Amino acid sequence: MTACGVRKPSMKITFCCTGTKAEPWLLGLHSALPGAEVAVWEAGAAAADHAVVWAPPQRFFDEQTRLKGIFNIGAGVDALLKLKLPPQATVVRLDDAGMAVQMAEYVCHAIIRHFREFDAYEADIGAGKWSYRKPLERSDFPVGVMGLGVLGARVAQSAAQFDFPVMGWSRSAKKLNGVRCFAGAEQFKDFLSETRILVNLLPLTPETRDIMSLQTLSRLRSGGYVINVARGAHLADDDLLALLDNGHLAGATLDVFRTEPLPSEHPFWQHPKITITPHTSARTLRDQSIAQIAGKIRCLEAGRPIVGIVDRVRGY
Ligand code: NDP
Ligand code: OXD
Repeated sequence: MTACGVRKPSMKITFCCTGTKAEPWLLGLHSALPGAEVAVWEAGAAAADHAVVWAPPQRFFDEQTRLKGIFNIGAGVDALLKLKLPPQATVVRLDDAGMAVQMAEYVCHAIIRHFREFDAYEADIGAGKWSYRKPLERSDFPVGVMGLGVLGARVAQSAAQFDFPVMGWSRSAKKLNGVRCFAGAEQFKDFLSETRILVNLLPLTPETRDIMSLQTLSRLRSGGYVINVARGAHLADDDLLALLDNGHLAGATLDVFRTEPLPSEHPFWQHPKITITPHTSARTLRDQSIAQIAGKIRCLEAGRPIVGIVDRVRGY
């Protein structure tokens, strides 16, 4: 009610997340924002105040022109920014919401599996062989993390906890405990040439598309290893295969692909030096995401600042 007794129209939230079961999200958003009307978007629906989205169709934004906030239920907004969005809307990405710890465990697992040669031990054990390998030097396996944002910073610091030499590269200069930080295009070559295990946690933007190519991956130290957990279009697939096949790279762990699901005929499926997972390194956790989004909707409505706003020009 307003002071003069007129019923205040309730806030409307529309939900349009392709491939996501809507019911639990609607219930969660409803209980986090009592009084708000929360509904799955249907063509022709009334204008909403805020949208919770993942891979919505262009038609959604063509109709929902009065949105104040667009909340992406992922950290990456590359697909969203390809659409024509209402200019006044604030675009907000998930800011950790439980993804950073998952990313750290996934990447550290991949690094350690490679460094401790667990695949080779597994093969030996499978062949009934009780064998030892000479311990490798951690200092020979410097880890370089591209992207030192919410996820990359956590991953870099987690790898440093295992005493690997860790470097990070970002657009703007950073200071992170235990991580040697490089920044900008001018320091990229130095960053690459000191790196042996390359981890990609960049957003996909016109500047970063195809960033892992023959030219850049050739700069890695010999016996390099690639861990791509950001987007498939960061990596030139054929260049990776060529460098694995000529022995410059020792292997790769890939969670993301140019086409997902990865087509059954793609050579990555069968390659002996490549481990693939189905875009699962850091999953969106519903309860934490709902709490974060609801909190931010309350802030936007109250005119308070929030973190995680996407800069549409920068592309992340
Ligand atoms: P952030 O926006 O927090 O961080 C992005 C980082 O990349 C920043 O450090 C930024 O630099 C840096 N960066 C951007 N452009 C450049 C450039 N041109 N040169 C050098 N550095 C650059 O993103 P998050 O950490 O939250 O997420 C990263 C990506 O991870 C997402 O965009 C998404 O694609 C992917 N992802 C994948 C998931 C999966 O399951 N596989 C799950 C979640 C996310 P600066 O700090 O200077 O701005
Ligand atoms: C994300 C993702 O961007 O799941 O959050 O890839």
